[in-house]
Amino acid sequence: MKVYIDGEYYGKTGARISVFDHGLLYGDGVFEGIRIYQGRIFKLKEHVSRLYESAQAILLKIPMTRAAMRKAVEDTVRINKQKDGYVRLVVTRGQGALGIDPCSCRKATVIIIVDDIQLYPRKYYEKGIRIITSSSRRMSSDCLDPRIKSLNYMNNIMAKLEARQAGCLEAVMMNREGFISECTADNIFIAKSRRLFTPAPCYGALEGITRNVIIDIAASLEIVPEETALTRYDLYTADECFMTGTGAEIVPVTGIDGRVIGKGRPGEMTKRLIKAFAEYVKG
Ligand code: PXG
Repeated sequence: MKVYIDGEYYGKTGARISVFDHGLLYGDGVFEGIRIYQGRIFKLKEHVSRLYESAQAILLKIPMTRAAMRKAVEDTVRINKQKDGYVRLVVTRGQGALGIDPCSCRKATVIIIVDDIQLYPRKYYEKGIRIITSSSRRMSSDCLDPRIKSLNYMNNIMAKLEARQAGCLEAVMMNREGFISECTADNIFIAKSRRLFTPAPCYGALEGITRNVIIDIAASLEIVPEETALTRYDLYTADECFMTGTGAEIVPVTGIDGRVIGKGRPGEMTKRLIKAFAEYVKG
């Protein structure tokens, strides 16, 4: 494995950053997770754009152009000879003094890791997964805008732990008003009466790249997706439910908080979208 750090490549054990890096000390930084399918990097441009927009929002200057960043990702994937896998792109505020002031950080640290990924066991893609709703809320936009893909994932991690303690692998998070936001690292969709719904970003969802692809694919299948406000009631009474994300792709959800969703197995619209998505990533 070759890990890119600030323009150099290091082996897995040699890939280290300073304990004075503010990414570690304060979670001060941004990241992306990107998929590689058959040696091709999926939606690289979109991921790099989202990275730079997250950085812009936190006043973090990335010390290279977007084009140079895309090339660095492509080079790292090529050097690792990775055909199918995952890229973790991280930009931290960089090394600085103790104390939160980012002004002590001279230059951002850029890290690119290429590896395998498997977020959920295979059986859940066929049978569906049972999840819970979490008491840990998604951050509201007046605190830390959830559209920023920052290194601050503590409340998502708390939600993940809550899921684990309930014997599940994933949790749905709500915003402080009780509207559904998303899962801990995935977006969420429901189907009801042949219509498709997902929370609008203003309810606390990250604008997932996979989510946006699903919205596009749905339209091509003559399903009109609606970005709207959803509550737990909508989840409990949905005909179908599924999660989307770079690592997870599309996972059918068949149970939420002990309620059986739809017929308790992956629904027709979900299956159509899974099939169309598999074709899309090949194309
Ligand atoms: N919501 C959140 C909070 C995320 O972190 C998504 C939705 C899905 O977005 P994309 O653009 O991937 O469709 C994410 C993505 C991981 C991991 O290591 C996390 C993400 C992606 C891939 C892997 O758990 N976050």
